[in-house]
Amino acid sequence: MTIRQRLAVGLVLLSCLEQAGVCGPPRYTIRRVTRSTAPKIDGRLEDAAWESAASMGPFQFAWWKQGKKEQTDARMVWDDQNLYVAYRCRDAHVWAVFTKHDEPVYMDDCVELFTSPHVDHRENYFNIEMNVNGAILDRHHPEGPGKKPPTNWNSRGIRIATRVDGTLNDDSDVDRCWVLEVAIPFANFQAVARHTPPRNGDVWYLNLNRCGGMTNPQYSQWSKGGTKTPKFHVPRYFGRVKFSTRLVSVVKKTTSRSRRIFRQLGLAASAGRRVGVGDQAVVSQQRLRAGFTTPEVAEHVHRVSSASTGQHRVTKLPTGR
Ligand SMILES: [Ca+2]
Ligand SMILES: [Ca+2]
Ligand SMILES: [Ca+2]
Repeated sequence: MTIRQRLAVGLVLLSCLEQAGVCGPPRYTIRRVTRSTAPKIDGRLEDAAWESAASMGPFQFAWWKQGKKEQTDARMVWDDQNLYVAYRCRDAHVWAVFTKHDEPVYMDDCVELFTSPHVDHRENYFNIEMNVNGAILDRHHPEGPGKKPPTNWNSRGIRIATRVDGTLNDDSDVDRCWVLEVAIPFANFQAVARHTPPRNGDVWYLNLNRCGGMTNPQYSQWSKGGTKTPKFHVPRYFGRVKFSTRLVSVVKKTTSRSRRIFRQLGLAASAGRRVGVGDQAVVSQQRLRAGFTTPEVAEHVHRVSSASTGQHRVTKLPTGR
């Protein structure tokens, strides 16, 4: 076999491996949530959807030189209205001063979502950058990187909630992490995407980034950039996400929580207490909001109550959402 033939075989093999997801840009399948299991945008990631969604995997530090690599755990789910993203950012020094739209939030501790929502138009991309204060900088680049956007595109309806485990804007101590939870309406991508909401199997190019902060700022990304100097605006280095209409398996993965609720219900029932409306000691609104639907909780309460005393029945429960 000549060198040329060997090269050709190598390229074909590489292409096959990339298509199989063995090498090349990272891939992630975004599972769907229902109205009752969609995460609540409150800066807390205890939603059953987040616990059940797969992590996108460790972020890459393509341009690391020194300092601590602080990891990010990101997850995504979707429904007909929104793409939901959860970022949990390890961070010893959480810093954010900008609060207004389109301010340079990337100088603060910041997470970003870059996406080309039409697989045949990879250079036509959006960037949405969000800091710890929940401030947004957003742009649409229809003609690709390096070209000045023709209009100052503004996203609509994005909901963000953040939470800091530590002290904001005090780098004299050591913080633990910060969390950003966001719902991005698909309507924002309607002019470019093939379908909004996406259809089963639709693929978008997408990257998640992290940067900024006053102490130990680092650049990290879900899909590793290949440029010599830090550059996030390079769609050819974006990863691939695929939308699946398969539901996040919320109930299956919350069995330990389910067991905890059952135990409390059992205790209440065996103590001869009626389990019903307003019984916050037994099933708080918070637990309902953890992802169980009202019928699911009602069924569990009924089962435990009946098993324990045979006389306690549930007629109505507080609404979860
Ligand atoms: Ca939440
Ligand atoms: Ca920081
Ligand atoms: Ca601090």
